Amino acid sequence: MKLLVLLALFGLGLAQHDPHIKHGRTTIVHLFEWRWADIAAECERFLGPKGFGGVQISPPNEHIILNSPWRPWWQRYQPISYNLCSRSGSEDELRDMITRCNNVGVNIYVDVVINHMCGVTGGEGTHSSCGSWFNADKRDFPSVPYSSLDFNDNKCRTSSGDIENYGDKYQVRDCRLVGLLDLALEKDYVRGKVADYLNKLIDIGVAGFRVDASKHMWPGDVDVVYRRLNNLNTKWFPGGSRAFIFQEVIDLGGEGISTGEYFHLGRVTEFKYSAKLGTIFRRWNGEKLCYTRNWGEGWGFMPNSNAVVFVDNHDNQRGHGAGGASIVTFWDSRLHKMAVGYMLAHPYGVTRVMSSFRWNRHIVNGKDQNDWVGPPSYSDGSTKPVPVFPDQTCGDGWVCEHRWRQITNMVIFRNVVNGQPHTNWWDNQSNQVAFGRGDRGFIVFNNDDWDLDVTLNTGLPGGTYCDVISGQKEGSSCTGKQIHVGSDGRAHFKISNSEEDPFVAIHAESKL
Ligand code: AAO
Repeated sequence: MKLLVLLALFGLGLAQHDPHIKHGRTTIVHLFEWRWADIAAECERFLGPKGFGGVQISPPNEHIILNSPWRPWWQRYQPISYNLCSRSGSEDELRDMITRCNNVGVNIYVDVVINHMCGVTGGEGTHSSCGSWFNADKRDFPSVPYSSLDFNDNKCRTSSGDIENYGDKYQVRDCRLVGLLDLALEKDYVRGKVADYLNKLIDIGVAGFRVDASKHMWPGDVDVVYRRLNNLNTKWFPGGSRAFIFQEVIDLGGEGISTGEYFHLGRVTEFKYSAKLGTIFRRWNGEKLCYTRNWGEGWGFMPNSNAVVFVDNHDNQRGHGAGGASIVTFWDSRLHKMAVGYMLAHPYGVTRVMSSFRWNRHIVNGKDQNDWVGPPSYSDGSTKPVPVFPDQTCGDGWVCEHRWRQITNMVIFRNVVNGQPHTNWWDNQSNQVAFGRGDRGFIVFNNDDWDLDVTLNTGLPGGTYCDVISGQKEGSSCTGKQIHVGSDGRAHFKISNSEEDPFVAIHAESKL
């Protein structure tokens, strides 16, 4: 009996590690701050057809509206209630988007902010995205409702009431993260309100959650919440499917809390991956691409079955969170394409691609003064739609990295090689490396300051393949470089260090 219970518990835990991605797809894109109407259209016109597995959406619940600074992106990380109206749109628009994305096989993962409500300085009034009244001083959020009884003010042991020392796990979990009113998740009432919110989203049809600030919640508390979650909606998911849970825990080592405390609950963000990959592609600290031969667990990253990986996220692309200046973002587009290409070619982790908006960077002494700037907006603060041009690019400040040919094609590459082992490694003991994925795909990088000119064993069947970085296969022709693989699997590669994109990728479906 004991064994059965253990097995059931273990099974429940593992189930929350599965993103339930459909049709052999593999990758999630974070459409940061996009409106629901635009995400719905993007699922139908681009993400479904191009083989994206899912979208991480910005927090859909009611949030504070701030004027100083003016409508920062981070106002959405300050909940006022669990009503579903936000800067991205209304509840009806959210429901419509979830339905339309599910109908084309693209899952929706919701960024849920359940550790806290708004900041302690949030004031009193109806400056919230659905217009609900609240009073931060009095801890009064009648639209949930939460009252002063539902916060950790008495549990926190720092004089400021804020987290002062990340080495102390009690502070990190019982005190306020940057002044954000910390919910008492040990209370059954609070757990119930949070579970109701997540269940409402599950019933509408989402596939899972990115759980914000998981490090700041006790694993035992969130475990209770996760156990109360409904199974996914059987209109789109097999009966008995559990929500995919991936938890935001920043652990670069050396603090009181480690990612391992959350492994049994779901997947976890691997921030070391993002920080290291940036350092490698920038060739900082003596790092070289050839050292990534044992990339993944060999680098001290968490077990593959737990990891969600990314090159940059919405925080560290602008100096928030962790990783610092090494992070490679769209601002360094050439390096970014290579780093994302590397991530998508490599078997480790569940991969998430970032899709950003532009802002006017203004860096003074290493800090971006405009790190707060919100999405492209009209003068009334409402978010602008994402215009898409015939050449597939986006306008009005939306970057749409996921639409860059090199990145889209590597998302497809990852689907084509899914399940294949990491094979046929080659390196020049510097920054030129190549590896394959069984007999389904092969990729070659040149991040050195000289040309790459080498014949390699690709593991692919003989034939002519179209490079999906410099171009792509269109019908029976190729708009990019052609690579000839001999009957022995060997092919000659030449990549100048001055090319626009100094890497080449070929796969089973790019064979001409
Ligand atoms: C805003 C204002 C604040 C104001 C507050 C309340 O900026 O001045 O006090 O409102 O009025 C986002 C923004 C915040 C914003 C907040 C609410 O980033 O600026 O505050 O919305 O509007 C920690 C957490 C992590 C969190 C990250 C930003 O652990 O969970 O900070 N990320 C999520 C979201 C994020 C959001 C929130 C959480 C809140 O993704 O968008 O905040 O909902 C160390 C720790 C990390 C810690 C960082 C930063 O990291 O390990 O756990 O992250 O510090 O405090 C090296 C170290 C590395 C270290 C890093 C930075 O890299 O190796 O460990 O340095 O020191």
